Parts: sequence; C-alpha cells; structure tokens
Amino acid sequence: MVEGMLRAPVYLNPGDEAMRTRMHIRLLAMSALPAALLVGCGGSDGGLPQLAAATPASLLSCTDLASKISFANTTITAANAITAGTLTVAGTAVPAHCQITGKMNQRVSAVDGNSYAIGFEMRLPNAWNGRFFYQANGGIDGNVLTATGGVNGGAGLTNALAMGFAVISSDAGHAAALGANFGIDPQARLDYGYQAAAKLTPMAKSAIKTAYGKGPDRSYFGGCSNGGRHTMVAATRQPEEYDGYLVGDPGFRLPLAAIANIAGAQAYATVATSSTDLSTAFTTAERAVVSNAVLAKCDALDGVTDGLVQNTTACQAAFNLNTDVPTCSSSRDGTCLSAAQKTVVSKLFSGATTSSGARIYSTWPFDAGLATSNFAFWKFTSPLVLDSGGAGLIWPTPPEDAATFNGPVFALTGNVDTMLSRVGATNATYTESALSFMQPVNPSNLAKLRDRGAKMMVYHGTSDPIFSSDDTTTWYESLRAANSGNATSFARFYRVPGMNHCSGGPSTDQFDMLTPLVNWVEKGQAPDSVVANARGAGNAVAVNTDVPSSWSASRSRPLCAYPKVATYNGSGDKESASSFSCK
Ligand SMILES: [Ca+2]
Repeated sequence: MVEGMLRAPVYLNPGDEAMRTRMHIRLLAMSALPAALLVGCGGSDGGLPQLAAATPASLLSCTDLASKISFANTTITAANAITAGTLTVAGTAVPAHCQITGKMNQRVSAVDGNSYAIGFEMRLPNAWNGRFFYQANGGIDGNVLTATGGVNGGAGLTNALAMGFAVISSDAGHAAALGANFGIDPQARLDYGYQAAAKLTPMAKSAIKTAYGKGPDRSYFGGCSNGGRHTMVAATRQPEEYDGYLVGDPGFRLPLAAIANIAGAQAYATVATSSTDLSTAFTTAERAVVSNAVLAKCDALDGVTDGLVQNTTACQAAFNLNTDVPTCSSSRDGTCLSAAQKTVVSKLFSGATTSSGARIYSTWPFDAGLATSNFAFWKFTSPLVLDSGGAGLIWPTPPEDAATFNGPVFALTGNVDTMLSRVGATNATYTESALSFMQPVNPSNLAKLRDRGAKMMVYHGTSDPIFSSDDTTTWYESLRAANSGNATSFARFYRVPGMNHCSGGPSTDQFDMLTPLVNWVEKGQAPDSVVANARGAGNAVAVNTDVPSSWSASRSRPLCAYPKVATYNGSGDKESASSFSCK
C-alpha cells in the first residue's frame, strides 16, 4: 500500500501552480510515513516508487531444514549449522549461519547420456537482515561456489552473507567435470544461459520462508563477468523477482565477445615470434610501451598526473597508436612496435571483424592497464582454452564433436564467420540459439524493473581485456536514449579506470557496491559516486601487485556515475578521493 501511495506525481511542470499545490498537499499527507520511505521523493528518482526497507528476522532452526524445505523437483541433501568464524572476510568472522545444499531437476540427458542437475547451496544467517542475494558466478559455471555473495570489485572487505543476507550460489545446471562438453546437452545450455536462475529463484524464496517464517522483503542479484551477464539477463527476464541488480564487467554478449577474442588470437598469431606462445605477439614490455604512451597523452586530462586515466572518452580522441607509439626501425626490442604489430593492435582495438569487415563485438578503449598478466591471460590463453570451448561446444548449432574437439586448434584454425553464424542458428535438437539463451532480452528496455522501483548499478574496468567497457558504455547509452536521455533514476554505470577483468590492473578496484545499491533501493539514496581503494601493500584481503609503487597503498578515488568523470579539484591530497569531484 505504501508503495502504491508513493507512486506519486511525476514530472511536475514548474509553471503549473495547481500541480505544485497538489504535490505539496500530497507530500504533507505522506509526511506521516516513516522517513526512510520518503527519501528521494520529488528528487532525482523521477517519481518512481520507493520500495520499503527490509526488516530483520531470526532463523527458526537449521538441521531440520533438510526435511522441512519442500519444493518441486528439489532435493535438500544436507543442512549444517555453521558456527561464527568458520568463514572469515578481511579477517573478520562471518556470523553463524545455516548451510543447506541441494539439487534441482536431476536427470539423465537423452542427447549425451550424462547426468545433470542444478546443484546449489544456500547460506542462511541466524540473524537475518530480511534480504535475499542471488550470487551469480563466473566463467562457464559448473561449480557451487561458497554462497557468500560478493560486494564486487577486487577482494571485498565484506560480503553479503556477513552483512546478514540469505545467499544462494549454484552451478547453473552442470558439473565442472564436464568442461564445455555440457553444451552437447540442449537443456544444460538453457540452464546455463538463463533457466537455472529462473528455476532457483522461487525455490530459494520458498526455502527462506520456511527457514524464517517469512520470505525475503527485498531481493538482490549480482555478479561479475559471466555473473554480470547472468545479472543483466535476470534484469530483463526476471524484473519482478529482484529489487536490486549489481552488474560487474558484464559479458552480456558473451558468444560475440568470445568469437571476437578468437579472431584476435588468429590476428595476434600473425605477429607472434613463437608458434607455441601467443603472448610473443605483444609482449609485456611492448604493452607497457603502449600503456605509458596512453598515460603520456591522457593522464593529465582529468587534472592530475597520477597514473589513472579517468576521462576514457576524451583519451580515445587524444591517443593515436600510430603516432604516439614508436615504430621499430629495426628488430623488435621491447621499446617499440613493428609496423605489422601496429596494424594488428590497431585493428583489434577497433574491433575484430568478419571476413566481410563487419565488427563481431566491440571496440576497446586504450587505457593504462595493458601490461598485466590478466591482460595476457585473456588475450593469449583464453581464446585457446575458454573461448574455444564456448564457440565450439556450448553455443553453436550444431556443436563440434566433443570426442575429438581440440580447443587450441579450433581457435587458431577455425573459420570465424562460421562460428558467428552457428551461435545464431537453431535446429531440431538445439531449438534456441545461443544469442537468445545467453544474452539479455532487449536490454535497453528496463521499464518493468524501473517502474516497480528496482535499481541497477553497473561497473566495468576500462582495461578489461575480455569484455569491453565500450560495449557496456554503448549499452548504457542505448538505455539512456530509451529513457529520454537520462536513466539515472534507476540505472547507473561506473567505469573503473585501469581495472582489468573484474579486478586487478593499475586501479582502485576495492569497493563495496552492494551497500549503496541497498541504500538506493530501500532508502532512495541515489549513488552519485562510490569510493574505491587501491589494494597496495598491507591490504586486509589480497594485495594487487599491479598497483604502482608510486601510489599510496590505499589510494582512494570516487567511481563516478557515467557520463561524469572523476576530476581533480586542483588542490588537496592526490591520493585521496576527497580531492576529486565527479564532473
Ligand atoms: Ca589522471
């Protein structure tokens, strides 16, 4: 009822006195409501409904949940009381909770003969905050990772479980032991794409109701990489089920990104000096030359030379690989790029193409985080061992023969045009294409999510080598365009300068986006920026060795809601976020 009342007057015409008077009366009438429900009303929320805050409850019991939880096609295999401190985060004990493990939809595939189930675990705090968190995992799934629920960024200082959320984690419908071979089974493909999340959500909410005597007041969904993809998919397929969506470095066009990465491997192979080591195409020293050239051109654009390029957009206009990076006059020696290397690198940053010149996936921003091991893994190893399995077995119609499939050979010699056509194809066995089951449905239309008061926060490292922050920027621009040029009332996007894939790189990658998301959803506190810290020496969770020694070990910066850029105020400690403004 409260939410209905707050679905209140929208888009006041400033010249409409009568409307202003009515609004004033309405606000007075609402003033009897708890203050927390009113925050943001009439502000930047565009009149969207304000969801009520969750209220706590206590776990009724634990070990008997194995027999008490009942849901169709679901087996609870164990319920264990976990004492406080069994898990820790940043040296702090995770409070006592109940761990339940289970399986949904156990079956034997008629297509490949393998056994499948949607494996999951839930962790239910004894002292519960009334909230549910769906932990979306990365990679090709297959593992029931510990259901702690990330606040995202690199090595979080807390997690959703420690904050009191009930958390679920799943393998998305297949076991890791199968590798990419699960793609032979059509249903396992669909579960990985979107159906596991859709099936687990009502089960998890029901289990929570059994465990606490009430279902979750508020529900959140979050993850990075493929987990970011899951989250964007859920935002379009399950907009009624979740109130907050936390999207990190999303591979929301994963099949296209992977095929573009395979095309990249084939291009890099033409300039590699070793047939068995693709990274010789663009060595760490050579990537440092490019990153340093980017810094020379772009670092100061944000007002301070500090090793971070905050204004990614301006940098792309300012930087020119051909003229800003030395061309080797003789042999490659790590201080220059050969003309052939420049041609390859330039073409790939513009976006790998099909044989007819159509861009497969996205452009990539030049940034300061190229000379890292993370960059090398995703550009030179992943195409052979990860992207190949996706493009050869998980997504194509028809798939390759799993018995004889050789990932590296497929990646380096396969026809990219054929790969691309197969991820969009269907047949009698594989009735839904990968482009359908892997990608969000019309992601620029988040009207259902928006109109019920749900919120989305998205971040993306500008040095992410596998999913391009340009692709996420393009999507966010399309979302803005679909909302009269402004989506800030329900969805905000934060670029993380220098950050590689989900973490790492010369960056401030330690941040908590879950707390501001909850405050936005439940209190109407719109997050203009989120403070992030570097993980230098002495970090409480894990040191990021990509942090330059010239930085303060705990340097802080604001992550600004796009299109605003963290800009130095002109004075003040250059290591502190307080010396920067979002402009
Ligand atoms: Ca700078």
